[in-house]
Amino acid sequence: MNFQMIPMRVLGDDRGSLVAVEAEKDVPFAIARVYYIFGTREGVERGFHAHKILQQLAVAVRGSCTMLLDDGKEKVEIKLDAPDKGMYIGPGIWREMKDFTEDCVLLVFADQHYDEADYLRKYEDFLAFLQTAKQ
Ligand code: T46
Repeated sequence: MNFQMIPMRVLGDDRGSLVAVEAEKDVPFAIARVYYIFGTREGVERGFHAHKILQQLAVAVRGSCTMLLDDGKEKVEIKLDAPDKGMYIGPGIWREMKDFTEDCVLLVFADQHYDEADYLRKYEDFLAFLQTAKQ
């Protein structure tokens, strides 16, 4: 499946910790956009889409949430629960996010500007996209 857990290098000393994220070094792409998701209410699920070309790296810098990834053949569920646990998600992966803790801040680096046309928001469109991509 086109995803990978990427450990973020923690620079720490007796004052605390720091993670630096440099494009094309700590994330495997040039960063075009950064956004963060926070204040997600209890029980809320997000995502339910895939991207045609977008690459992203997500890190729960505070709190935790669970990411379900699906490539049309298999599904994996991974808990993002530490600021040094990066999740790279390539194109063509359906994602669902759930179990957000109240304090969760999910930071996401992306290689493209926001483009609604890149979203596959219906599962059947996602499966059709995978078929077309295979040909
Ligand atoms: C993803 C997961 C992990 C913008 O205007 N600009 C942006 O850069 C983003 C990310 C969103 N938006 C708008 C689009 C919607 O009206 O913000 C609203 C909420 O976005 P969405 O419903 O897509 O949020 P999530 O949490 O379901 O998905 C987001 C990202 O959109 C998506 O790319 O992979 O987080």
